[in-house]
Amino acid sequence: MWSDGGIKYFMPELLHVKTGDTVRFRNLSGHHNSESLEGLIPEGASHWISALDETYDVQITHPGVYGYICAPHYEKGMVGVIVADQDLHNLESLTSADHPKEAQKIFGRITAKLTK
Ligand SMILES: [Cu+2]
Repeated sequence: MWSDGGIKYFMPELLHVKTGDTVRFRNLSGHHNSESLEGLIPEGASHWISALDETYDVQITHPGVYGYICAPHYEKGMVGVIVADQDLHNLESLTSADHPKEAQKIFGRITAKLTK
């Protein structure tokens, strides 16, 4: 398989935090960003969008599930999930939204992890 050497996923793809925590996104390789997806974060939480390759801090303010993507690689399934306070009240939003196929697969895999 060919690779351009770029890592195209978030590590870890699923992160548990507490409200008040700050999550730092760092780019290790290639060109990426981090942005929350509309409708995939708890009500009242702020949307975020980082610049490409930027080290970016997100403050987690509300309990619940946060779905986010790398905009350039959303199609390739570069997505991730943060769960604050083990609160899964809006978990369904991850898989009920209309995602590109690869992204849907990753959100499905993470949802399965959280519900088993
Ligand atoms: Cu990316």
